[in-house]
Amino acid sequence: MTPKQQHAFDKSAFKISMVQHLTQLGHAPDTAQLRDWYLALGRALAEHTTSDLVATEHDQAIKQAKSVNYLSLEFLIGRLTGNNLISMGLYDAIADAVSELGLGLTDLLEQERDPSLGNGGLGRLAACFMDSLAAQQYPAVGYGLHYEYGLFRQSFHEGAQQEAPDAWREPEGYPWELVRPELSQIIGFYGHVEVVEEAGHTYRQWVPSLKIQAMPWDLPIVGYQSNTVYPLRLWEGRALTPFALDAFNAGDYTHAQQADIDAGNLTKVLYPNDNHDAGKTLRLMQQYFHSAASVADILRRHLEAGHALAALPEYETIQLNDTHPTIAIPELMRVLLDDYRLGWDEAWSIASRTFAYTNHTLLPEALETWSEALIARLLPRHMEIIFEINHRFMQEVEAKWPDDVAKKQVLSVIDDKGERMVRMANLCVVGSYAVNGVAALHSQLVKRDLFPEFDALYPGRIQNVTNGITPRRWLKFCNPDLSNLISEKIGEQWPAQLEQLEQIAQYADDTAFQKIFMDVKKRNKQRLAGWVKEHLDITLNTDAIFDVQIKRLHEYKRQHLNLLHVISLYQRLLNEPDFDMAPRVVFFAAKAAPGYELAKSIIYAINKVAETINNDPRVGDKLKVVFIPDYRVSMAEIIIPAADVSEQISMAGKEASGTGNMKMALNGALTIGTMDGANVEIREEVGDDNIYIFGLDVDGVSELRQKGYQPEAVYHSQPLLKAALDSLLDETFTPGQPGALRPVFDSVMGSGDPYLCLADFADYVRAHNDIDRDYRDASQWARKAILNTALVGKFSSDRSIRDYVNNIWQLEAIKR
Ligand code: 8GP
Repeated sequence: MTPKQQHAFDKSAFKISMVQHLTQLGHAPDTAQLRDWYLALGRALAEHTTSDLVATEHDQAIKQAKSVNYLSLEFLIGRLTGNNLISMGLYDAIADAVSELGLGLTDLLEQERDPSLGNGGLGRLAACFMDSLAAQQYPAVGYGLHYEYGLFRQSFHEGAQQEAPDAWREPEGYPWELVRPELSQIIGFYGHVEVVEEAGHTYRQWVPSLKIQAMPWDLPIVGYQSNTVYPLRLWEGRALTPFALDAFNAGDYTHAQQADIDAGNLTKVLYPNDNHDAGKTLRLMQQYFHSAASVADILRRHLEAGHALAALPEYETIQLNDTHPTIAIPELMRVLLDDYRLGWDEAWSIASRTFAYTNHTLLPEALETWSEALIARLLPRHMEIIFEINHRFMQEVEAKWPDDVAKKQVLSVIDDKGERMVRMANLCVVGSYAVNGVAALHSQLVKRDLFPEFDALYPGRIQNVTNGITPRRWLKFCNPDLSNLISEKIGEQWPAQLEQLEQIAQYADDTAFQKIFMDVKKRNKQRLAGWVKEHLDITLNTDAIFDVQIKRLHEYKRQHLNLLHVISLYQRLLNEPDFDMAPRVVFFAAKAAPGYELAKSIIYAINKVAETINNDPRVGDKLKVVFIPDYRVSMAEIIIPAADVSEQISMAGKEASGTGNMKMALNGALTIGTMDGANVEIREEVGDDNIYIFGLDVDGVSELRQKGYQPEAVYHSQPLLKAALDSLLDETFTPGQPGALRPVFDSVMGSGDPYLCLADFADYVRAHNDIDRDYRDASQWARKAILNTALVGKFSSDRSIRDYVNNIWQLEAIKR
């Protein structure tokens, strides 16, 4: 706690405030339930953050400085209460205050439902970035959508994934959010474009036929020890047409509510796809709604601060988190051209110096395209503007590469090979002053494979900013014992200056320190084992290697490669009398997009294999497999501190960065991984001895592809692998249902397996054998674990944000 905050906190006043909030919620202290108290706590705390939010908003220095506007369809923020207490420096003081009310703070925090307003990596990154912007006081506003339902809740029925809606605010509302009706906007859709004449000029004017109100809800992003609170502004769709009372009174209930139903649908639910573009009209409507409301709010702030329109790029920068908010580019152009009546060149100069774009994936199925016909119908004026942008851009291409049709075809914003489609990534690159990938390797591949022509046309525009994670949530909050240990050794500055962890390296060989460090790990493993016992009724050996793969379920992430290794361990335990291994618990946690059948088959297979192994008395506690349902931020906070081994096993070239890899290394887990994404940089930091790299690298992958990949040959040449695969076809794991796991077998055996699962199997097993050997040497393992924690300071999202600030955004920190 900073001295100032210590001074400001008045315990008895806070307790009174909590009781008042409890009363307002309709409860009495002696009968209130834990959840009621949690709501009262949240509301009492939110009073403070709201006043800091408003004060930050009115800060003249911030209004006169440049801000970043982070536009993202996803912010996977996770629970706010515990994290905000850490940032406010009030964690211990509040724990003390609530204990005087007879309550435990951790029990209260457990009552909060995660706001799961994102799918995975990209959404969680946005949340870490907001935290780091506020901590370092770089002026920022996050813009997202206020989904009524977040990412679905996952459960398993006989091993198969079930999905249920995630009503994260129900029924009482979320204590941290503040509705801002005075800042609402009106957003149009459909309609037509008219030509208007004024003072001898003709202008184009869009006349939408549907209008929906965008109502903003602000969540406070509390800067760590900084008294700065920035808004995460989430737009909700509301009907504009007033409730049709006449129709209601006449008995036409459905019609009376029709407008509400339409508008409410817009932000009803988060699309549950990760690294995949579903191409649904409602999704494009969400994107435009989000972009248009955010652009309008940015312009409102800019003009209210007294700045000239032409100075927009000097005061506001708009970061597009992937292509989902791309339509903000033509939207800003539309407003400048049609509402403010600027000429094209002036408008384009403003827009193209305001936007910057981050690419998060190379997977072709994730690269968004929208049908020209759909855009023309939903947003007719925007389609005209996109044509004009492209027309002028094609002239630029012609000037650079005269008569080169092929260049024009790849670079064009319009793909006219089949149904005419708008390529959102191309529009982003054309309309942005900077484009970045999210890890060194990924950015290199963006330049080399995805956008080589753009890189030639605009040298320097494509850059790298390696991702990062916030050390506040991902170490200080989720791993208090390790945090205290670190603070005892190196002081309390590290959560704001993560490079300082390097000083821990000097204790890596200190046996006393090794013991304390591993005791912390052990307690974290016990905590996780306790959770598993309580919720899944599986008893775990906490001396075992906790081997963890937690992330969205996707073929490219290769959970099925991990599964094949698990099966091979099981078979060796049963069949090889001399086989010995350190006990292991293999953890999985992953949601599959509801429409992604193969991903669901992989989940089913893992659950079936787990059931068999866990109930086989011959295995004892040598091997257990645990699939933790409903993976979410608050679950990650329990799993990550307990991990010994972090599985980052995507096929090289497919995982743009990964951030789970950073979280686990920071908490003292050793990575087993391919030369992919940020694994490459983690290896550079921790050194070859403290990471287990295996498999084909990017060049190896292309060579194998060129030679011709033949999984059948691999299958026949490796008995261990063959046996593991064959067991998917018989009844070993699905008694009475032979073939139930065939989809998984088929996916890796076909020569079309794009993720070359079998090609990496042998080396993966080799790397796991190395892990098994090293884990048995407790002191060596402790050394490696300590060095992982000590040497990953680079992966703080504070550093990522400074890279954006210095190389792209050019912001000044405004200290409050
Ligand atoms: C993810 C990447 O897969 C991951 O490697 C990276 O660490 C993360 O972004 C943050 O940069 N990509 C996505 O989450 C993604 O493309 N999601 C979109 C469709 C929702």
